Order: sequence, then C-alpha cells, then structure tokens
Amino acid sequence: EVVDINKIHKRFCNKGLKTPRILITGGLGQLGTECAKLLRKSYGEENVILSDIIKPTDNGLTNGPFIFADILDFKGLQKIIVNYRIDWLIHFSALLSAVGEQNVPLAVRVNIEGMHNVIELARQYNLRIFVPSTIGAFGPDSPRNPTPNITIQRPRTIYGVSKVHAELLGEYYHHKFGLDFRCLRFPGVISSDPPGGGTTDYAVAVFHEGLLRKRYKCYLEPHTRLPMMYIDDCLAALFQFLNAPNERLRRRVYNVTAMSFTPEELFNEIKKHIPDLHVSYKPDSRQNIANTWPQVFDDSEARKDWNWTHEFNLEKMVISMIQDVSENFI
Ligand code: AKB
Repeated sequence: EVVDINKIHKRFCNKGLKTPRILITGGLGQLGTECAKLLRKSYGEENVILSDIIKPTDNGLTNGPFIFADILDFKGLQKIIVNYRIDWLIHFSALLSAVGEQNVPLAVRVNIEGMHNVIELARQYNLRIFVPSTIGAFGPDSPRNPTPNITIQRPRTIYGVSKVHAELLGEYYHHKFGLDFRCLRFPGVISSDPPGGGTTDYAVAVFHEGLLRKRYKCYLEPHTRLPMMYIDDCLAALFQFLNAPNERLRRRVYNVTAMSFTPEELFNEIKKHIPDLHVSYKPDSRQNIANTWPQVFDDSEARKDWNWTHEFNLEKMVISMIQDVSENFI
C-alpha cells in the first residue's frame, strides 16, 4: 500500500454515521484513487464511485465502481447522481497551476464551468460537496509568511482565480441555500503517484528522477519556500474534515498544511539517503508563479475548530517517499 489507509482510518473513523454514497470526479488525478481506497474502507467498496473521462489502467485501482463522468455534461452528471443515489460529491477535476497557464480557455471550462455544474447539482440533490482549494488561491498582495485563513487573495494564475471563484461560490450557496459546502486549501501535496502540471511538483519529481537516474534538474530556485504536505496527511485532513459535524465548522474554507521547505532543504534531506544525488537548477515560468504564493501557511483555524494535526514532517516524509517510490516505480 502506498498510503497507510489502516492508520488513517483508525485515526478518524466516525462510527455513528449513516453510510454515504460518494461520487469522486477527476478520480484519476493525484488524489482520486488513494482517496477512494480510504473512503471504500470506511463506507464499503460499492458506496464510493470513482469517475473520470480517462480510461484507467489496471494498476492502482481498487475494486469498486469506476465510471465515465464528464463534469461539463450536466445531464450526464444528473443521471449518475440519481442512478447511484449519491449523497456526497468530491470534486477533484481541475487543471493545476502550470498547465492552466498553457491553456487558459480549457482551464476556464474545466475549473469554472465544471464548478458551476457540480455546485448546482449539489444544490438540486442536496449533496454534501467537497472541493479542494490551494495555496495558489493567494497572490502577490497576500501576506506570505504566514498566510492566514482570511486575508487578501487576488491570485495571478487562472488556476488561482478559478479556486477563489469556487471558494466564494461555495460560501454563497451555503449562506443562500444552506448547501453543505466544504473546502480545504491544500499546499503542495507530495505522493509517489505523479501529479500533473503543478508548480509544487518538483518535490515529487525529484524522488522519481533521483532514485532512477541520481540526477534532477529543478525548475525552481534553491531558496523558494513553499508549504507542503505528505499524501497521508492530505487524505487524513480530507477524511476528518468531511466527517466533522457541522456545528464544529466556523467557516466553510480552511487552510491546512504540514510543513514548509525550499528545494535546497528538501534535496539536502534526500541526500542523507541518496548521497550521490546530483541537483542542478534551471528556473522557468513556474518560478514566477511560486514567487506569488504563500511561503508559510497558517492553518491554526483548522487546528482549533476540528483538531487538525499533521503527522509527517520533512524527515518522515522523505523516508516514506523513498520507500513508496522504490517499491512501486523502480
Ligand atoms: C500546484 O502546484 O498547482 C498544486 C497546488 C499547490 O495547488 N500542487
């Protein structure tokens, strides 16, 4: 197992709850399959429906339903929600920061129109809806060290703009219609499954390249500090937050994080395990994005309101990633 599902499950399993039926969109991205594994363990295989527009490969998928779902097809989604009696929607479909800048019209469709569809469906069918947001929802005018839960946002990427839009729309639907909208702003998530098209992805790529070739060319400068979190903590936060009773939530959107480091700090930690790792730096346009993002994320509100705590610091994350990547990809 890449993610320690048993441990996360033991930490947060909420026993008294009615079993929800859950639809996950964008299920073949970085978070979807691991999230499905965790939720299936709690709620049963048949009750978690993973979906995407991509055809899955066999490796990595657990048993349990996988279906085609296009978030731009409103009627198609209605049909799925009715046929599968969905109660909760976890909406992962999105173009990330770097890839969004390469195709802005597509990012507008997927990230903004897609959000319009799922939130309206959640209202019509009275679903609990979880949408991830990001450190990318902040911009150059935001305080960067630390970045509090409520502050100036004004991001400069289409990804960030779409996520601020999602946060505000969700809060609006909550206040106007009583929608159970829940949103966590994640930092860079580090997992052995490769993510696609983010600015924080160097912190994943270095493990794959480092273990395979002992060389890595980093597209960010050595001192670029960004908030990060290991996948186990990301899923633990999601699971704990999804199950938190409504009365515990003083807001619908929370910052969560685990650590902050620079490329140089990460590489030095990895070199303790792979001493012959050779790193060089060639910053590209992703540096401009990183320069506008939080360096240290203040998640004290989540820690206070629903007892968020992380387990993985830099040292522990590096050990776990080396093990995951070696076992599953080398
Ligand atoms: C990205 O880099 O775009 C994402 C994120 C921080 O939201 N990983």
